[in-house]
Amino acid sequence: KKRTFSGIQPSGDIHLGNYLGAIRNWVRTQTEYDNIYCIVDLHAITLPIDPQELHQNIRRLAAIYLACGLDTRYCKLFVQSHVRQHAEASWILGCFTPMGWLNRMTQFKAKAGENQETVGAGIYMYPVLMACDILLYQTHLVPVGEDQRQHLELTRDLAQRFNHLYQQEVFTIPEPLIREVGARIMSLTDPTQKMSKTNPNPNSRINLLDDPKTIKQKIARATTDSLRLIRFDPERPGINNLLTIYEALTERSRQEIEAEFEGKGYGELKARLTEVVVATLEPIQRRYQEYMRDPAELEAILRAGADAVRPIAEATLQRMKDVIGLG
Ligand code: AQP
Repeated sequence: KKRTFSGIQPSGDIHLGNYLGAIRNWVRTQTEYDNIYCIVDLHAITLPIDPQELHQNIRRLAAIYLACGLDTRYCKLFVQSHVRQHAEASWILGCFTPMGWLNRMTQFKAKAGENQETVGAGIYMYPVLMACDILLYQTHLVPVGEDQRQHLELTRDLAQRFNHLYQQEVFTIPEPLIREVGARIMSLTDPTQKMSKTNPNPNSRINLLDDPKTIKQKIARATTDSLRLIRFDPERPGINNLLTIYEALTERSRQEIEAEFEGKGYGELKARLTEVVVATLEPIQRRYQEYMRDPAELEAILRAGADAVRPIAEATLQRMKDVIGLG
């Protein structure tokens, strides 16, 4: 079986973009592949985060993975910092990463913004750590949202460069697995930006744990336009985003959806979308509450996951060290 690897940062509330761009796709293909899914806590400390919050977010994210349908029969679930090989490999691979390549990463530029003098160096090294996450497991496929495409390209380039330098197949070259529908869900308040956990405006995203009333309010306030025509049209990012979410959740064709809303107003679209979002999240939230009631079980699952993947990571790290002449 081909191996998949992916992860989410426990840096805030998990939202519909994370679900549609990542978790839902992991669940759907879990029986086809040999899967490793990670809670990337070392990535979450690249920007300031309250220790209590980080600690709680890790447990919550584990419960969300399971509540969304990841099954430990098919997936190994673990916390990145429980497998020390990630940090060690990251130092080594960082020494082989041209700074020019990192300078081109758009996420770093967006996140560091004006603060390039004061922001922690971790945000700069973020793509190297991500490359190690993937490469340590000899991953074939990386199911992610569109925003991670550039980091995946860098991962491939780094792996090829390292293999070439030492004339050995130390790393498997991974491929991105980016689905067409749901790969890029936009912010509800500024639909030219992607929906993100760290956006300071809570109305910009629908969290998987939002209650129906909150979901209704957020969708009601979502930015639209004054054209009053319900069509998929990238030139009209607000309506396009609401329709894209509707498309991803109902799994109906664009033609059918446009026909459904022919002659109808934005109020109708927002009401239907609210129903569909609430209906999707209700069973996830119910299962989430069940998992959160049993922290010992969550811990056991994460410990078993880390124990299962550690030898794979160690084997790759050892190969890296051997070819370089370390150890
Ligand atoms: N808006 C999105 N649409 C589709 N997929 C998305 N992903 C994230 N946002 C969207 C996918 O979710 C996975 C985890 O990514 P992440 O932990 O980086 O999540 P985030 O919400 O993007 O987190 P942050 O902290 O706000 O960081 P930024 O905004 O800088 O990325 C990935 O597979 C990602 O593609």
